[in-house]
Amino acid sequence: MSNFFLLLKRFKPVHWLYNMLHYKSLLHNKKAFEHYNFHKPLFISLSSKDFPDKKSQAWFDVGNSRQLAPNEAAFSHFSAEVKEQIINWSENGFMTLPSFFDNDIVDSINNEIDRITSKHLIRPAHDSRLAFANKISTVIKNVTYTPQLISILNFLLGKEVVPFQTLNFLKGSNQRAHSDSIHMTTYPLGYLIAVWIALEDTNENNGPLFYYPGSHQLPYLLNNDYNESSTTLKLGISDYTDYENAVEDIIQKNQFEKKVFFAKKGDVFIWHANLLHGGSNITDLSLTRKSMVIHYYAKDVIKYHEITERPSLMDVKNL
Ligand SMILES: O=C(O)CCC(=O)C(=O)O
Repeated sequence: MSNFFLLLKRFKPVHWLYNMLHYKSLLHNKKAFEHYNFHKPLFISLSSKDFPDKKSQAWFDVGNSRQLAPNEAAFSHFSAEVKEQIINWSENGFMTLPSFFDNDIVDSINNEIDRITSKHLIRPAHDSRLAFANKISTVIKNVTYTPQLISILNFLLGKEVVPFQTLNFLKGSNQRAHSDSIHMTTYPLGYLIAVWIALEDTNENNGPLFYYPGSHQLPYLLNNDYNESSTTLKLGISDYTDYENAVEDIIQKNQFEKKVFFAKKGDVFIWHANLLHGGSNITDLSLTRKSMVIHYYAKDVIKYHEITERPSLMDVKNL
């Protein structure tokens, strides 16, 4: 993107105009604005500065899944392996579901991505990342609504979830540690959840996913914590590298143990809104690392992007 466009994107009125042109895709926030007494137009910029508290209100953050989960009737429907991981959710902030998707489903996703890339239906970002394939592929959209997955996510958040986006990676992401809550943010906090699907095996050379167990319990790192210069009309001057450096400092101070998820095709990894994670360095650049992330929001909360202070644009039916 040219410097001119990057500069333009820092001016909030440009976002307002764009949002007004996509007004229908902001209606998902209408009820939540009313519910949380947030009296601003739907198209206007919003950030954590607009909200009274900076703590998650998700039930497994406020209380402990170990005590809360077994009291719920819905808990009895999960397998023993899933139950065990739900119980540990408050402590760990992640869950793994080995062999969750069978080869046929994974192959159908890979075929769709081959079709989308060969026809150039989505322009890859950062070379090898395709966003929002769920909007143009029924196969991929259907995967985001897999009933057994949705029932786990609904239970973990204590609210009904709705897919916001898919991200398909052809290669490892090489992304430094971050929390998704800086990118996709909710009010109240804690109502985003991510699902990572291995579309092929990962290993030490193709940039496997890494994460820091327990790091979701840290205070949420939000704009004001590293980027204080945002005004009514302009975004702050710090850039994403400043955010990543701040995260790295926090990891070092807290001495979190880094874990790597070596996945087999079809495995699933679910992470909490605030779990620090990223993609390991790719040591063999010839290797692919096909994977798909699905980010879900709880349906009835305010959904926005802290980093750019934009409300999320999404078409949600039946709100
Ligand atoms: O798949 C990866 O390497 C990281 C993905 C990620 O960090 C994300 O989608 O938030």
